[in-house]
Amino acid sequence: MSRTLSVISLIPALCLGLSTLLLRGQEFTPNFDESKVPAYTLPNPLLCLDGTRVSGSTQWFEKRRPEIMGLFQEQVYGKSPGKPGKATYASLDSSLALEGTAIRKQVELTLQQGGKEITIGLLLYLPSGRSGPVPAFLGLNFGGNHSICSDPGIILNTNWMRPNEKNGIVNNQATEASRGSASSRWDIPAILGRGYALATAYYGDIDPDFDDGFRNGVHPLFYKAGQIKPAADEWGSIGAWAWGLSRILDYLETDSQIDARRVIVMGHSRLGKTALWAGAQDERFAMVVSNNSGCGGATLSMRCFGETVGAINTSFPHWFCANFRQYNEHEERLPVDQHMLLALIAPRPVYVASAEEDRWADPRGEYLSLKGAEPVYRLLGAEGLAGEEMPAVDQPLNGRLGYHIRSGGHAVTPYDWKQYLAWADLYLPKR
Ligand code: GTR
Repeated sequence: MSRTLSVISLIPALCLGLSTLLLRGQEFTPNFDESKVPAYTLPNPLLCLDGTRVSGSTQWFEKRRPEIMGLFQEQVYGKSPGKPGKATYASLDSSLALEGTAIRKQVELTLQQGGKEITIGLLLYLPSGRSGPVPAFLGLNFGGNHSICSDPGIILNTNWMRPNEKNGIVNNQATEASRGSASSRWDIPAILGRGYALATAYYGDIDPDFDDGFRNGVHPLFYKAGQIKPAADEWGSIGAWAWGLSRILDYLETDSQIDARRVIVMGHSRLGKTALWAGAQDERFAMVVSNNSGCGGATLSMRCFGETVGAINTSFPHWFCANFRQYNEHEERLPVDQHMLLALIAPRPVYVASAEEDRWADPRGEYLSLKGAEPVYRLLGAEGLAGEEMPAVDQPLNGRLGYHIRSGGHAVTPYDWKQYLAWADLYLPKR
């Protein structure tokens, strides 16, 4: 496998239809040709490092699952700390919103550790007129809570944001023009209409999405004396965002209007990678949804189709732990592949969604990853995929392991939400 790599921002160029990119003088040609996928052998999720074959659920939960978890922690995302020393929750708002269809709540979560703190602004929409706690979808957002809906009551986020003038981000700051800029990704009427709450927070409240050597965000709260960045096997930004999702779940457990045993963690793209890692580590999440998560998310790294380990580690050096870089252009040496990340979620339901035009995320690899996790679900007595083959475009497989490939590109659409809601209705544990 010899592939040369280059740096930064491959996506815009790929959107323009360029297939070879010249960046910083080096060439990276992503492979989009199925016939050029290298031969690979996926590690067997049911074969322990000492050669023992897993034959029952006790062996899975006591031996093999911790082994796989350890490998993802040391080699891929890095190890994350536990709960912070102190967490306090301040209610900033609880009002009727969205023409009376919702109760909007805004809560500030302050997390303190080692004499430092971060605050996460949580937005909740609950279906109005319900008695008793409701299940919820929880997902981080890219542009601040105010970007998910044009509701003027949502607090405008003042933290650093990635540049995006089209979405009203000027000088790395959100402006009023960014209200509702991501509303097409959050089908709030459909979610509330089916009796679910939506909980969301800005991922940059946990760790700003740029490579500053881990000086900002949550990482420094946990540094030991003299430490200035995470060790090679400690958390990167995906680990931090996933940790933040668990801290939000800590809060949801205290909110009597939410049924915290029925929280579905979901995310798109880099935040889909994050949702999977959060769901794998934190068994309190009842279900997990990965929307177009691609490389380092649901898709198989060893296929080297579209975005590769080397490409992602070069463009986003802060997302994974430093140890992951040893697999740049050497995916075949990985001791785990991403089907084992999905297997860590078993037997809880997981849904992976691809988009036909999102070849960068390797839709086939995302499907094959679910296939590769299926033996673990079966071992645990759970159903797997609702079909033997990768389905055609817009033909969802609504099984405990759910999958669809939607027509169109890299996005979250009402079509995607329609499938997630139908699937959640079927597989969410009953109260
Ligand atoms: C891309 C990256 C993908 C995906 C995407 C996103 O630039 O290559 O892995 O995460 O960003 O998060 O939008």
